[in-house]
Amino acid sequence: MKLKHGIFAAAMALAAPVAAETWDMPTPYGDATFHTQNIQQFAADVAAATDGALEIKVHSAGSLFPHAEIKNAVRNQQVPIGEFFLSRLSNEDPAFGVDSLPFLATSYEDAARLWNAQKPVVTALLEKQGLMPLFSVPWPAQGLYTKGAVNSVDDLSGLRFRAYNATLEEFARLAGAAPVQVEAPDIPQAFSTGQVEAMITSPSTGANSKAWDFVSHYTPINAWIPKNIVVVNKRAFDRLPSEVRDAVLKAAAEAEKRGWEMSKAEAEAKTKIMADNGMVISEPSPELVAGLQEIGARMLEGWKAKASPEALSILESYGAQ
Ligand code: PCA
Repeated sequence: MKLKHGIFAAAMALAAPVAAETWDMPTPYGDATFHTQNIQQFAADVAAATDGALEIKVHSAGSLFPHAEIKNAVRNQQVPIGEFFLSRLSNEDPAFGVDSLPFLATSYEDAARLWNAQKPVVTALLEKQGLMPLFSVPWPAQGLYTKGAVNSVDDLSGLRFRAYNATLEEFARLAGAAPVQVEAPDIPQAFSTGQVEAMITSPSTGANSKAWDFVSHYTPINAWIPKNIVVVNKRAFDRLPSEVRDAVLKAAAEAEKRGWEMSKAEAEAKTKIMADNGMVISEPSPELVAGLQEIGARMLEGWKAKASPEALSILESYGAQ
């Protein structure tokens, strides 16, 4: 019996590919989010390219770790890989938050240039934590969701305002609103319970949250183009066989490219879904734009005052200084 088992095991070892590994990958965003669909494709590409030697299992909607813990979970090797909203780390270093500064980069072209300038600085900061960025993909430009028409910043005064990071909290406060931190999957409930009554986010998150159920107006202020980032624990990465590492890097480069294209397509498609569901979509008034730009200018000054020389170099290479 024992011998039979031994022969069977040996035969299995010959037939089986190199020890397969499974990586759990947390993301804060739900399955209907294009970012999540993009990382699912990334995982499928890695599995196919490595013949199943590396299986990446995506855990969506904050089901494995809450958003605020994902970065440290990867850092502490609780998971080898994860996705999160890059500018959430702006409290650690302003360099992480440059893509969430209002009106600094408002087109995909500028956002790509800003990422080129930001990438080396962010990479060096993450490296100190044993992390390596694999790819970063933007959300569509951020717009304003309200229960009525907004003609000037004054109309935002006193509103309970949903926020997703410290930069947006600051923005809301400067507009006279009261920020409340709410994760994307919790948006519908936060509105239905009256916890919040307005927000700034992309048409992707607006449409995925069925914004028409709780607000009537969408104003595409296109104020900034923030990004998600996928990071890997460097030690976990270095432990992989070299051909698997190469496959991960190749799939990551493709995911970044594909993700930017998906984001561009989303902006229009999801705005249309909101219009089809009866939301009033109108361009911001010159008065509103002027007021928001003034807030943006103040935030940029505040950001510069806190920024390290390396962070400031981002603005320089971007050409904004
Ligand atoms: N959606 C995410 C981040 C930015 C966006 O467009 C959110 O609202 O949380």
